[in-house]
Amino acid sequence: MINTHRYNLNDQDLIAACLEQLTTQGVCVLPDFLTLKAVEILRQQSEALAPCAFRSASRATPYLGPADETFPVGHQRNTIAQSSVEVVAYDQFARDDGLRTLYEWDPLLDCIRQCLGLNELFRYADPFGALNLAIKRAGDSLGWHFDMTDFVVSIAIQSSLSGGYFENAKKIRNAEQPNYETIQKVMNEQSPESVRTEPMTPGTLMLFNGRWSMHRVTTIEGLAPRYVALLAYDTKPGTDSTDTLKMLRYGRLPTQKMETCDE
Ligand SMILES: O=C(O)CCC(=O)C(=O)O
Repeated sequence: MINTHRYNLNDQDLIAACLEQLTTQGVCVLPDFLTLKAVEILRQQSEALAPCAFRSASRATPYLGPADETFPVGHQRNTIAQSSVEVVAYDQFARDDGLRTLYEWDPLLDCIRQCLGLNELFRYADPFGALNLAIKRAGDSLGWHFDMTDFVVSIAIQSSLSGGYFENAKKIRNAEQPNYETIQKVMNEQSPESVRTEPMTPGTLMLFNGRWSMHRVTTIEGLAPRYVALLAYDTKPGTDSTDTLKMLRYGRLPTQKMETCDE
């Protein structure tokens, strides 16, 4: 599945370049990471899985919490953005599914670990959240936000006809500087120079640190859904998400029987 003409997962120069990009830019984009053939197979498998996805909508500030009215109106801690998405959970992928095979393949885990500059990396222990197919359809978007984790690994499978751009205000804050002023400008579309669109063309693998970079996915337009795979890892073994998060994102808990996907 991997485009080995362009990417050798054992190439220490590639790994060093990824680590450097992540450290300096907070993001590392590897275009054409997958072969065209693999992308087409993953696209067809995603299309078949899509009817099983759970749709959710949320309203949150960029800090992923409710509005904090102790801040003035218009302040980003008191500004809500809408997001909506359909998600296929890890336990809904067939054993021989392409994305699942890729996610469970140790050499990819090891390459990602090295690109992140880590001694240890574990697949996420959440039976739903370890691997997700995120499907966004016309009208869906993901509002400006920071992630609560240090990194996310995504693979673009299908772009929407228009919209669905991954916009990134890279390294807009850090642990010392909340940088509210620029964040507010970005949210009000007043700081285009702070924002860039990451080129998530199908087959691209992206390593991203969303804790310090505010990002969003713009509204999807057109009939083609946007498919992105989200591969989750953690630096500690056995890390799981909460029941509340599972209910919000997947509409069920591991003890509940999965709806069958019969289309
Ligand atoms: O759909 C994407 O491309 C990215 C999703 C994302 O940023 C997130 O879930 O935090």
